[in-house]
Amino acid sequence: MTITITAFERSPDGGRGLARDTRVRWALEEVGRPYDVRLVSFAAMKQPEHLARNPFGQIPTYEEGGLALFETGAIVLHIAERYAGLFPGDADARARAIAWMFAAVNTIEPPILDLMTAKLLEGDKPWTGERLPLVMDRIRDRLKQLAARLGDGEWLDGAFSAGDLMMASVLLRLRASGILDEFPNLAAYVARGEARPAYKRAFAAQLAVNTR
Ligand code: GTB
Repeated sequence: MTITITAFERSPDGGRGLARDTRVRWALEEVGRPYDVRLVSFAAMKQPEHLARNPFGQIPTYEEGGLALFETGAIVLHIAERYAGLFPGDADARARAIAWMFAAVNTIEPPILDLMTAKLLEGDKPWTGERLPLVMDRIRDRLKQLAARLGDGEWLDGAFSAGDLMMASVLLRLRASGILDEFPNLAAYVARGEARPAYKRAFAAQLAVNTR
């Protein structure tokens, strides 16, 4: 069955791989599934045709036969469940991988999104100078905990899984802030993710769109 995802016609990041279609591309590359991409403009994302795919008018979305999905976490979970390569065979290990996926989007990503909001959307507000250090410290608190759990492990729970794919994708967004470098084991963990051939193919594919 053909898989079609949506992505920005032109990502505001110019192809740095920070838009969330990169996570879905990475998952599809890990499981070896080809996919088509429907590129959408910001205007098209708010039109009924795209709102039927994602009620919030966002990318990425995922279509496969009669199935239409939105929310990156749900999409990556679906890919990992349907195709081999992203979940361990053992049921308990699989449950733990799912826990790491939720931790990525529900525990680690929110303060990171706060930082993006504080810098990009509210950077000109009078309170920004006071708010930024607070937001950055909240990220540090979480990264301290995550770094302690990862220790000198290669991945979060045994072999690479969809949990690592989501966690590394979330952490990648911190690179420009410099905070990631304060946690050398997390920086190395993200670098291991980026070194995976599947990630490299996903990154190259989104870059090609944004440098046309
Ligand atoms: N919870 C949803 C999910 O996980 O799928 C969130 C989806 C989402 O935020 N999509 C963003 C979007 O469509 C693109 S990824 N935004 C357009 C809109 O809401 O109108 C977020 C993103 C955008 C840009 C950059 N960047 O330029 O660096 C990074 C990340």
